[in-house]
Amino acid sequence: MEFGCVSGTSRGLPAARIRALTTPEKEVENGAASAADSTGPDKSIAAASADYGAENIQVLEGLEAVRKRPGMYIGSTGPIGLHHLVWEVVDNAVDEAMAGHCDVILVRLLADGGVEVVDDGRGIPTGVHPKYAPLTAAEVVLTVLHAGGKFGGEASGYKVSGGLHGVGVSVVNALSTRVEVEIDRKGTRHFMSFKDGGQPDVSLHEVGDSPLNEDGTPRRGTTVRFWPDPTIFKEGIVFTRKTLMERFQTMAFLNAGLEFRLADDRNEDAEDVTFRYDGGLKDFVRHLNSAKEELFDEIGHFTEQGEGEEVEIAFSWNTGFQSDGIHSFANGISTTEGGMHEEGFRSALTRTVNAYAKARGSLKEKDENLAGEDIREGLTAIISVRLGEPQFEGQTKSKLGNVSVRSLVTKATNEKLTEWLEEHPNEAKAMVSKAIQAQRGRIAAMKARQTVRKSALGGAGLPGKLADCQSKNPHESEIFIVEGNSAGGTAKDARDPYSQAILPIRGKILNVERARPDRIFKNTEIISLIQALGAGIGEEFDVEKARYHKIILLADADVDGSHIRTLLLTFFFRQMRPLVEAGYVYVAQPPLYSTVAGKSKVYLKDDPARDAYRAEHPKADFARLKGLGEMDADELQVTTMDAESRTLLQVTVETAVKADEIFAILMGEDVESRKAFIQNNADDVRFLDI
Ligand code: 0RA
Repeated sequence: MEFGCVSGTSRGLPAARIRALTTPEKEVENGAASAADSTGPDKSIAAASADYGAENIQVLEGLEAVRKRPGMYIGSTGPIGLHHLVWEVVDNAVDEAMAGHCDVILVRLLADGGVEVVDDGRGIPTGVHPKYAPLTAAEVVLTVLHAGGKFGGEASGYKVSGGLHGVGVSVVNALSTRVEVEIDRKGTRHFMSFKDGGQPDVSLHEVGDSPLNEDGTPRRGTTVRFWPDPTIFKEGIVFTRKTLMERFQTMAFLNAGLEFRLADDRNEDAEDVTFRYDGGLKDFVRHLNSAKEELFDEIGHFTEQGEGEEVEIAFSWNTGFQSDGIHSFANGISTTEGGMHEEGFRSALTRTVNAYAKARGSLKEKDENLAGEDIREGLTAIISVRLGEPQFEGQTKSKLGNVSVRSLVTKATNEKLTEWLEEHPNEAKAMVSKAIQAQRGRIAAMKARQTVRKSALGGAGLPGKLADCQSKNPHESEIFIVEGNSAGGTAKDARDPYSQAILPIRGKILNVERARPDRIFKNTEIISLIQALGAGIGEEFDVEKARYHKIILLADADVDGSHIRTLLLTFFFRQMRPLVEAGYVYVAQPPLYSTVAGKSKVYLKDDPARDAYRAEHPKADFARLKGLGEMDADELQVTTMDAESRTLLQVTVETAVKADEIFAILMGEDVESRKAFIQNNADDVRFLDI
């Protein structure tokens, strides 16, 4: 008998199972039956190992297919694919945890480039695999594609598999120069190893008693060590702590009580990190809300089982105005494009809250229903579903397509959210009244927007304060948004009227992070901004219509000036984001110092420029320019406005998400997180605090 005859005709295997256990190539190539009919009790390992020694070509062909096209199995051979190997092994341990048998998963980055994953699950079974005799189950898991923890069905305690993309540990074996597996089961330690992409090295054998746990019981569990193959991962084998930490933290949130430890032997100074959240999804919601002000302390939570699928949801509301706080996962994978689970939740949430509000009389029969976005304002929710065969769709394969999940989530939310509302009348009341305010705000905003649109599109659409440029070609037109009327006057004198427009803004504009939409659209400074730019606002914003391709913020270099810049940037970011994304937004850089050299004045833009000048002219005296108001038109032109001599700073949105966080923290309600953020990110903040 040969090692791993994975034939499609083994007796007793249902067709579906065969497909799961063999590669497509193999089904074509292997016609002959070869697995022995040894479905009795486990044969001894020694007996199995005798046959194991024989090289098996067929199993290796499966692994060879993985080596030929690694991308098909792990997505890429770059850093993302490399990290995939870790996810694959860890997911098997998470499966054990989900089956209730594993509490701690330790991941250790070894000094020589390898990775060790230790779990305290049941240990991969070491007996002969009934369908694959004489292979042991452990050998099957490590060498047969898709075998993972999936065989065994109900009997193994696996209802659903978290297996990431279901490819299994054998793929890790195929893409590694070396793999070592240590299994502690029933008091005995077993060991086997592979080399060169899955070739058997040392076959599975007993090495002695398992070490004892602190409580004196023998250790149980699996240790997998692997060394990725540098000829496959040509970009290098560097695991990134941050990537690993982020994923383990998410997995710890999604699996209440399961502890993840990350150790890094590559660097002596690196400290171990541990993630464990006994509150699971509730802790996740609390974590996401930590920079926000909560509407109430409670965090709602419910679960529901369907046929071969389950859903768990946690939710709460904060006092903010964002309505994009739903995060969803399928089998532990972030579904950033949403899908059926999110659809089910959204529609059931809208239905349930409206029914509740009507039943309580908060909404009268004649009142318009609350819209989904009204209810979702300030909502933070995590939806986690587990299912046997997730269908990932969409551009980035991060949208869940299984229709059955929608009905499960809808049913769960309809029933259990209703119960939760009944049982939490105070929280429900606060949430409903927030949603009703949001509804009023939304309707008022719609009307205000219509007014703005009318006046912005009508002939007399430009604001009175705007000194427009002559050119109507956006490519060559610039607009300076200038703080204060007097600076506005100077700027008007200093400009090139052909291509430069000036819009003076009075005092501080509204903080849009904290204001409801309807107030935003009533603010006169904001209306003139919208009118001057001519490209609309919010969802209707059309960057193609922008009347200028340089929007230049011009404010003093002091604290007030920096506040106004941040307010304006927040506004652009929230309401005209494509403008920022297109790179049309700039910050002018008026100089900080001046000095006199002979008969002419020299301007120096910042401290380094001054220091450099001083190095060459040790006797120079410097005056600090306090504000735009101190400069005359000529000075302002030369230093700040003339395209030949000025310096502009382009505002970029490196990652929309990061910037969004920064804006929320800098401009939001929570003073403590704002302080902490500014202290921790002094360098990053400078780009906003320009
Ligand atoms: C198949 C069946 C069982 C457990 C496992 C595989 C298993 C695989 C891995 C991979 C890493 N850690 C693991 N832990 C367990 C069920 C075991 C039983 O029924 O005793």
